Amino acid sequence: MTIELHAFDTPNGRKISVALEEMGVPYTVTTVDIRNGRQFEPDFLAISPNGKIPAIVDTEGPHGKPVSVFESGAILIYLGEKTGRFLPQDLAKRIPVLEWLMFQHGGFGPIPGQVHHFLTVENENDRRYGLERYSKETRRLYSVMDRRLAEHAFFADEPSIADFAIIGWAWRHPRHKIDLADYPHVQRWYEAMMARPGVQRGFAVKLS
Ligand SMILES: N[C@@H](CCC(=O)N[C@@H](CS)C(=O)NCC(=O)O)C(=O)O
Repeated sequence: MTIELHAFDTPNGRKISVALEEMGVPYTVTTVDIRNGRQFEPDFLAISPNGKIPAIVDTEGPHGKPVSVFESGAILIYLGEKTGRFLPQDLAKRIPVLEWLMFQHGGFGPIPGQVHHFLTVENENDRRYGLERYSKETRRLYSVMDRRLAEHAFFADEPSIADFAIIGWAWRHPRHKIDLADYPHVQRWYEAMMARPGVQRGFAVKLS
């Protein structure tokens, strides 16, 4: 099995390189330079109709046929199902994995992403408004994670695709101006995740 990963060096791209490394899945990387509009070219839109990275192609998908998958959450679930790793079969164990995966997709990604955006806005009033709104919500999300991690080593009972999704964005905490010292349980989890050889390989692989 070889997966083609189409990605760039961003939080959503890194989630998948981390997951592939942790799962021990062989893969190739095709860089999609989102700075020059490569994501809007027809051949990429054919596998990622929303024009965003990441996407994967599995040449040996279900029933032995090639399949493409877009949206990083769908990709993580696909890879977890395919490898039988980091996504428990047991429904009770699967629930927290899906909860924290969706938490990342609905909030801890879109919201710090807005902080990244507003930091670049030139108009001072607009910048101040955006940063006030989205930095406050980003801090609240870190507090939610801190409470969870005060009672759990990982977001579910074992390391899972939810941790891979969240680490992609936590990796950018300096950019969204978060000091992890303010969230000690997140900091402990972050350091534990970053010490994992698979995670380190996932962040080291060239995506740009
Ligand atoms: N919900 C999507 C978000 C993907 C996304 O926002 N990707 C960004 C990079 S991190 C992108 O491709 N941006 C290019 C653009 O918006 O034109 C996912 O999780 O896959």
